[in-house]
Amino acid sequence: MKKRAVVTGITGQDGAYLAELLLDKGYTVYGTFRRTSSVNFWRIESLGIQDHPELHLVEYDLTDLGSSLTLLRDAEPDEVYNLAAQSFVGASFNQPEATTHTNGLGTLHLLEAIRLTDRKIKYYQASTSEMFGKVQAIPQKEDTPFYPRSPYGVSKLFAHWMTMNYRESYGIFGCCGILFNHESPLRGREFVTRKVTDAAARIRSGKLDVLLLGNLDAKRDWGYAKEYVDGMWRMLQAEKPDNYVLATHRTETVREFVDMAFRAAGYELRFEGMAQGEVAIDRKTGKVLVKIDPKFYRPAEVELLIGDPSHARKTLGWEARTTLEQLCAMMVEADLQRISEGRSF
Ligand code: NDP
Ligand code: GDR
Repeated sequence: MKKRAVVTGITGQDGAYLAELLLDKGYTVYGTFRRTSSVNFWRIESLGIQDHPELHLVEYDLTDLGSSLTLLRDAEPDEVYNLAAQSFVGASFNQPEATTHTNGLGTLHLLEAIRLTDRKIKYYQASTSEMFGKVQAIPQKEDTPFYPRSPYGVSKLFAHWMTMNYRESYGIFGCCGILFNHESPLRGREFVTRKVTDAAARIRSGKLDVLLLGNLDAKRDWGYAKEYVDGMWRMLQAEKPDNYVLATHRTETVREFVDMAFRAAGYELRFEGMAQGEVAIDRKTGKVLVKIDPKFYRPAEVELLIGDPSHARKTLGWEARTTLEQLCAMMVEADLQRISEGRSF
């Protein structure tokens, strides 16, 4: 019998990669998308899976309980991967309630749907390193105390504890993947890595003069998304449900990533000035290519993230393999290629 999986948020970065992985493994996949005024299937199209016979695209909204009940009744899944979310931390400060509704109550809807329809369904919850926020230990692991710093982080912490509560109360096989930042050429362009690689490629192609950024001092543990979705799948194949950190155990500043990306696009940058007056200058021409715009600063910042993935390595045999240099070069190359072909996606 083919295994059946629901992937919420198939139009997002992780949803697209996970659907590809599950289809490759022979699953039947029910991938959910939201009704919007314009379709948003560019990621599954770029992976070439949109017409796969075992992929069913289902209209769905996390904020609607009935929608979750219908989804599980119709798909009868063995596994549910809840990847759908308002996932942009910056936007969560402007839309705290909508973010909480989707990420917090939306998760509860799915858990309730599992409790009410079939408690044997295995459930993956997309938890996040943002829950560590103002970090209480370095590096961060599964039992590091949480201290979220954004409405996004708080909403995800609610979902994290709800998943654990349903595991303990009803015996539901619920796993929380505490994933650190993971990126790829399919990353949304509002997130800093893709914003930088897209801009470096556009500057190289003469389509942009200067890139505006916020806090360059923030440090992140960045890995490759394709490897992280494999970790999600491994969690649901384990003997017991548990929480796992997926990370690379390396941290770099946003400034370092900017430097790396522009190098991959053929520039050598010199950083000058301090704080919000800092600029990055092309050493060859003396042109300013990067400036700070205070509007990209957040009301509260997560300064430093670095994860300890040893539990996932020991229990799941999972390890991040792609280096940040390789990931960054892959993203810049994909953006240069896309621009040279005149494609927007
Ligand atoms: P994306 O922002 O790329 O994708 C989010 C998906 O959720 C999209 O398909 C989006 O649909 C969908 N969605 C948003 N709101 C709703 C809603 N109300 N109902 C149904 N679907 C909705 O995120 P990623 O793929 O990067 O991340 C996947 C998950 O992992 C998210 O939960 C994120 O918070 C979490 N996470 C991500 C990390 C990362 O570094 N990428 C790290 C840790 C956790 P639409 O296309 O219509 O907007
Ligand atoms: P993050 O990712 O908030 O870590 O959340 P993002 O790429 O948005 O920010 C990373 C860091 O870069 C700083 N920064 C900027 N960020 C953006 N987006 N735009 C800018 O111009 C800019 N300048 C500096 C930010 O302040 C921040 O410190 C991501 C999301 O995928 C979440 O869903 C996920 O849970 C976490 O990663 C782990």
